[in-house]
Amino acid sequence: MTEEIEVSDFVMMNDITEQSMMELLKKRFENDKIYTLIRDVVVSVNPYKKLDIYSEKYIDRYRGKNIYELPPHIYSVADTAFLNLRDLGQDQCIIISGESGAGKTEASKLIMEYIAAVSGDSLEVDKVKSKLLESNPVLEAFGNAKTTRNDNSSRFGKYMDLQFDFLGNPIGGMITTYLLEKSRVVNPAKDERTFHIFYHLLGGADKALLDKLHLTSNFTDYEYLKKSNCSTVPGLNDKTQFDAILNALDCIGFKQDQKDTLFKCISAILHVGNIKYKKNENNDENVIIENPEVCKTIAELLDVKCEDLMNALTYRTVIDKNKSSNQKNIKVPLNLAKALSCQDTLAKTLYEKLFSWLVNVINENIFHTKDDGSHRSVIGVLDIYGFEIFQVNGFEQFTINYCNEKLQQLFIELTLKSEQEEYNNEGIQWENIDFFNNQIICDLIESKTNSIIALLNEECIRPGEKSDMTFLNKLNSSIIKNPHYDSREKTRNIKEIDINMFKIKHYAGDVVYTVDGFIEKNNDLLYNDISFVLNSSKNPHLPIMFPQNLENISLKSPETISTQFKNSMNQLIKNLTAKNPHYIRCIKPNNDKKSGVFDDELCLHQCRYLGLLENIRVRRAGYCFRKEFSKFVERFKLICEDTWPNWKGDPQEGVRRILKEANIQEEDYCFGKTKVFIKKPQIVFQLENIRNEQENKIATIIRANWLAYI
Ligand code: AOV
Ligand code: MG
Repeated sequence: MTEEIEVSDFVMMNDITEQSMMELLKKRFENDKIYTLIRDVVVSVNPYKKLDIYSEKYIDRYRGKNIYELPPHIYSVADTAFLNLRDLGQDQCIIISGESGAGKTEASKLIMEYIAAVSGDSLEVDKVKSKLLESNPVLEAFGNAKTTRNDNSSRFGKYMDLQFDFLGNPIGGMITTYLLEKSRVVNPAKDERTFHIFYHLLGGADKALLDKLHLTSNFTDYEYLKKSNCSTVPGLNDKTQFDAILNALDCIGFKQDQKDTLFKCISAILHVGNIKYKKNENNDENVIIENPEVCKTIAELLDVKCEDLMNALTYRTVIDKNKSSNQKNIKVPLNLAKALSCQDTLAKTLYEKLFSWLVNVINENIFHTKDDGSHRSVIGVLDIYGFEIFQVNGFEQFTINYCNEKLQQLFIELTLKSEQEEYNNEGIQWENIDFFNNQIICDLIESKTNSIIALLNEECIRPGEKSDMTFLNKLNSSIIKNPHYDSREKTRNIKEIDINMFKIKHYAGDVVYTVDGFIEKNNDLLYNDISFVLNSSKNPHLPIMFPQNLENISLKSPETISTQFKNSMNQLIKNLTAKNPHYIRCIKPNNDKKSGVFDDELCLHQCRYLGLLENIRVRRAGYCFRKEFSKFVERFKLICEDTWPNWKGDPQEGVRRILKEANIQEEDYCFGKTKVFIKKPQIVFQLENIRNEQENKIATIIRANWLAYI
């Protein structure tokens, strides 16, 4: 059957089937209604064109309105979160998910803009708001890049806390980032770009700045940029962007030397890519730098000694362990392969550390630390890199897709699993709705033992010869039976999986990963010599990026990248679970970044793996509101004479009297063991409205009495 496009909440559809869900979604999309609700979850389909629904007029319209009063909009989510925070003082979080290019980053910016527009507006607060908003273009310039899936793809995960005071005025913020895809700096794939900032700088800086940085505006002068054969992005003007970044940096509060450091490091990285090695005729095991003048430029930009830098790029210092009582350093020459890897590692690590430093400087400028008691609560906005499948998928895609599994798990936990468990625990009649629980895939990836991460770590610390292939062998011997794992060893003659690959059947689709680089990327070793050189820089910001930590030279192995990532993911989940969650589920309508095209199969696939139908079913059968009896009485006691000002009797009886007084029909609510459940959101508004009216009445009486008194 065909649904009317005016049905704006899937839960209200006449029949809840996959077909009617898809028909409704498509019809609405074709009429530029890109948002549809599942109760309070917003489903958003990327329109790939500018819609006139984000103007000031719209912001005003959604302000203070209930989510069901107006057509679905991302502003409603922002508004609900903001009002919950301001009026109830609860920490909120907004979790935006969907695959690469589905519209998460755009959604996160709309949310921030909306909150900025509706919250306080003193001069002081406005300054804070601008800083918070201006952090977006800066982070995007340094952390986003053009990929084949998205012209502005986030290559890092971002969680941002917006801090508010008692009155709901924004007073600061704090950004946490997750694993930047730094390999892109040295190895952007064909038709992709490395991070935007490189092109913004070359295409946007004036001659004086370029000269100071020893740069030309010609992209092909730089090996790292030349590789991917792609330097421009349709619709993106690098010059305009660069000007915007300069403005944003000023607005946030970057000092001149900090800005200089940013651009000098970016320039240094480009020059690092241009270093050329040649074999030493006299010694096979040693290389010579063919163009030392490039090193001179890099040394100047980074304010280090050129000789030290060249040494670090061609030699490695090892500690002679045999004479530990009297440790001796030995200089071992690097062969060509090692030197090339050292060169790329320098570029990648410098970029990674620069990015973290940049985030720190932003945080120093926006974080509200004043211990004046004004800080009250936060709204966290999560915008991560979406699930992705490329032609070649490596360690980076593995971590990105793992991150998406974790978020899907959180969604299941909060909206499908715990919801149904609660009905059962409360003794409410409930017919269980089945859903695919991706816990099994999370376990395959991250369990303490016998998971991909555990086995990768084991292989990384195992003494003896090891390689990406020995890691793959280990996977094959340990987890081959897992139904979500596949490899050539498991399914012979399978063409798509080569002998150096394995496949994970993710919740969002099958991805074949190439193991090349897994061991090295997981270990992420920076030759100590490089780290020493950068630490010795006269530029005071570099030693901050490269602290000389004793662990570096100790024999203890540092935490691997996958372990760090796993820990940060679990920390993130813990943090989100502690807040009141709001969900935005983004859908990508087609793979060609085209407006007006709704690829049925692609959309159905996403709706399926996002578990939308199950979500609709649970919400439809379930209750939109629940509260412990005593808390309910506390909130609504104003409504009924019996319960006002204090109800001393049985809390459940108090609830009954309040509902009776408010004329709520018995079929509209239901009592569990400890909580009252209300089915329709309209009933909750009705209660809130009566409560408000009562509150106003009482306030008027008090005022009148007071006036009479004085
Ligand atoms: P993503 O964040 O989900 O992908 P983006 O938010 O960057 O995706 O969206 C991709 C592109 O789609 C944007 O650059 C816009 O051109 C367009 N777009 C998205 N949302 C809207 C909207 N509401 N109105 C108009 N155009 C939109 V990734 O970061 O790759 O996972 O990792
Ligand atoms: Mg993004």
